Amino acid sequence: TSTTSPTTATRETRVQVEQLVVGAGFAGLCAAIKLDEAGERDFVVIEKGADVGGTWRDNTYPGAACDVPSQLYSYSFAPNPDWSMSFSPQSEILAYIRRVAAGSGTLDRFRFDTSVESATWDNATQRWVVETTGPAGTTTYDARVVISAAGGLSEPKLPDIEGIETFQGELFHSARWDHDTNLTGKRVAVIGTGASSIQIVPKVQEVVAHLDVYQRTAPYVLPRNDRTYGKLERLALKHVPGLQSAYRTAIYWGRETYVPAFTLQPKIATPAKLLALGNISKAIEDPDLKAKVTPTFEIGCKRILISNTYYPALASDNVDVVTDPIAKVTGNAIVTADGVEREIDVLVVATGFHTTELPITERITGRTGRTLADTWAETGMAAYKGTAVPDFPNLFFIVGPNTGLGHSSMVFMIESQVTYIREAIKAMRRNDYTVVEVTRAAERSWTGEIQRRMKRTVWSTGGCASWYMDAHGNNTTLWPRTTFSFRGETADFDVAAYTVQAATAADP
Ligand code: N01
Repeated sequence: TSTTSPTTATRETRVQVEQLVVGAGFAGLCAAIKLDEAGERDFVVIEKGADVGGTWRDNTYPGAACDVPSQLYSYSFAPNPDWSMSFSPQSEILAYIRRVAAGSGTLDRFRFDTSVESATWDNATQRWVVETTGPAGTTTYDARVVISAAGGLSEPKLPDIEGIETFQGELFHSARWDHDTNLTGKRVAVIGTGASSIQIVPKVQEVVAHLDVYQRTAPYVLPRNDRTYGKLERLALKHVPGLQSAYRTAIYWGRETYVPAFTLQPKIATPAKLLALGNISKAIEDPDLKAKVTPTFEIGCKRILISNTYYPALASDNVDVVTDPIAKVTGNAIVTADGVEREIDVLVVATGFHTTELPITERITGRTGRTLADTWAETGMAAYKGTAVPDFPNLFFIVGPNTGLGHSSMVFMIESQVTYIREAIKAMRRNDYTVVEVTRAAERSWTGEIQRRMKRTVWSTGGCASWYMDAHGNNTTLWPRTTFSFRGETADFDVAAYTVQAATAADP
C-alpha cells in the first residue's frame, strides 16, 4: 500500500506502511522477521547505520566480545552450531546477525543510512508521521504502528571534562573506535573501567608505550570461564539432535537460578565476591594497586564484569591506574586534581552511554503534543511491560524501560517483547482496532510494582552509582524479576490494559 508523491527537487517522498521499525540491531531484525512470519509484510525498518547489527556493528574496539555465552546470546529460532568459543568475539556475532538477516527474506524492507528526524502522532489520521532522511532524500512515512528498537546502549556518552575539546591528539569513544589510529608505541589514556574498558585495556596494553587507566570506581571482575569449542564438540552440536538446545537450556537455568536471587539477598553473593577478590590477589602483588582496584560497594550493584586479562594488564610495567579525579584535559595531557599532568597521544573515552535520557525520545511526539523526552523527564522512563506508554498510541518499545539484564541474554528479552508486539498487532487486525493505547492506570500500577521491588535490590542498596539509575534515583533500566516471569508477562497481548478504537464503516 505504498504511495509515492511526484519527485521534487528536494526528493521528498511520502510512503504509507503498516509498521515502521526503528533500528536494525538484534531487536529490530527480530521484529522484522516475526512481523514477516505473521504475514505482516507491509513494514519498513529504518536504520541510521550502513548495516544491520546495532551494538555489534558499532562496538568494534579491540577485545570486543560478549560476556553472555553465545549459545544463549542468539535467537532461539536461529541456532548457530558454529560459535568458535563459549563467549564469542564481536566479529562472529556481527557475522551471525548478518547471516540471519540475509536468510530472512526481509532485507528488501530495510532502509540503511537513514535517520528518524521526528515521529509525530497525527490525531486526525490516527497514524504516525515519521520524517526520515537518507540517501534517497527526505521520506515521510505514514505508519499505523511504530516499533522503537533503537537500543538502550546505543548513544555514546562523552565525559563532561573541562578542556576536553582542546585536546590535540586522537580522541574517540569506545563505541566509535578509530581504527585508523595506530596505537603502537603511543602514550594512551583510557577513561572509565566498565565492561567496555576492561575488554579494551588488555589489548591496548600489549602494544602501547604507556597506558594510563583513569578509574573513578573500581568494578568487580570475575574470572572469564571462556573456552574454545573443539572440532568434535562443534560436529556434535551440529549433528546431534537436541544437543544445542540442551546447552542453551543449561546455560539459561544456570544463570537464572543464581544471579537474580542475589540482587535481593547480598549474602547469597558472598562466594562471587570472594571469587572476584581472589581474582585481584591472583594477578596483582603490589599492595597499593590491590587497594586501588578493590571495589568498595556491594557486588552486583554495578554490572559484574568478567576477565582473565584485565588485572594482569593493570599490573604490567607500562600501565598506571590513576584514581585521582580528573581536573581537566589540555592540548596534550590529562591533569588530575592533585596537579599531576600526564602527557598522552591518544585519549579513549570508555565512559558509557545515554541510558536514562534516550535521544530518540526527543524526536517522538504523542497524542497530547508533548515529546516522550518531556514526559519521561517528569516521570522517569516508564512503560507498561517495558513496551507501551500512555499518550503514545500504537507505539511499542523493544528493550524499553526496565527490560535490561545484568545476568542473562538480552536476546531472550527481545524475543519476549517481540512476541507481545506481534500479538498486539494480530489483535489489531483481528478486531479492526485502529488505535491501542495503554491506560495510565495499567502503566502506573506496573511501574509502581517494579519500583517497589527495586528498592529492595542491591542496585538500590549496594552503595554505588550506576548507569541503571536515573536522576530521580530510580532504577528505570533493569528488569528486577526472573526472565521467565517476563516471558510469561509478554506471552499474550492483554487488551484489558489498553483503550482501543476500532475502525468504523466510514473509515477508508
Ligand atoms: O560503560 P559504563 P561501558 N570521568 O557506563 C566511567 C554493556 N556492555 O561502555 O563507574 C571519569 O558501564 C565510569 O565511572 P563510574 C554492559 O551492559 C556489554 O563500559 O561511573 N570516569 C565507568 O567506569 C555495560 O554495563 C559488553 O564511577 C567516567 C565508565 O566510565 C554497558 O554496556 C561489553 C566519567 C563507564 O562505564 C556499558 O558499559 C561492553 C567521567 N566523567 C559493554 N564518566 C558485553 O560484553 C564515566 N566514567 C556484552
